[in-house]
Amino acid sequence: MLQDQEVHAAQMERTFIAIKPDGVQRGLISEIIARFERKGFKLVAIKLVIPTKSFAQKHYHDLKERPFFDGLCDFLSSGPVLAMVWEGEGVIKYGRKLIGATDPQKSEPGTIRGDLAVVVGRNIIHGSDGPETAKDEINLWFKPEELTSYTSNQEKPDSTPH
Ligand code: IDP
Ligand code: MG
Repeated sequence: MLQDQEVHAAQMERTFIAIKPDGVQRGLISEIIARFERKGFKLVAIKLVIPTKSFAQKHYHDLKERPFFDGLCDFLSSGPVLAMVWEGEGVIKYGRKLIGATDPQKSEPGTIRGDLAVVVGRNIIHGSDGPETAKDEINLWFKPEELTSYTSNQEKPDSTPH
């Protein structure tokens, strides 16, 4: 049987979410973070960075054969990106649901891209597409010591004297 701690570790699914330069510059940070918070996912890491072009190429290495690769990497490195790690049961798949389809013309209303974006080259947000990419992208963007691990105080008994 699994010990308590192992059970907890097994449930700690994490995904990499980034607000791209268009989302940051349009003032959509709070709107996007609110959707992940309200759903009940837990923020475990966050930072604002301007990636270099070679870093952007690493991030999007899977797409290097695509015709839009160069423009995409130029764009990602054109301004601040809000890099985040979110944690919670099913967060990888559900995070993609919150984000919506790659092409905002095909994203459902109610999703981030469906509500807030119009064209595929300016679709404001990135989210890992599976467990392997989530692990790789978290490791690419964050050092281990930048990732927090905590039990939220709602999950613990209130021990403050009152
Ligand atoms: P995803 O962001 O929904 O995972 P990917 O296929 O991984 O979509 O593509 C990464 C990013 O590349 C997209 O978010 C979008 O910004 C850009 N992109 C994808 N397809 C096209 C395209 O056909 N033209 C221009 N940009 C594209
Ligand atoms: Mg992708």
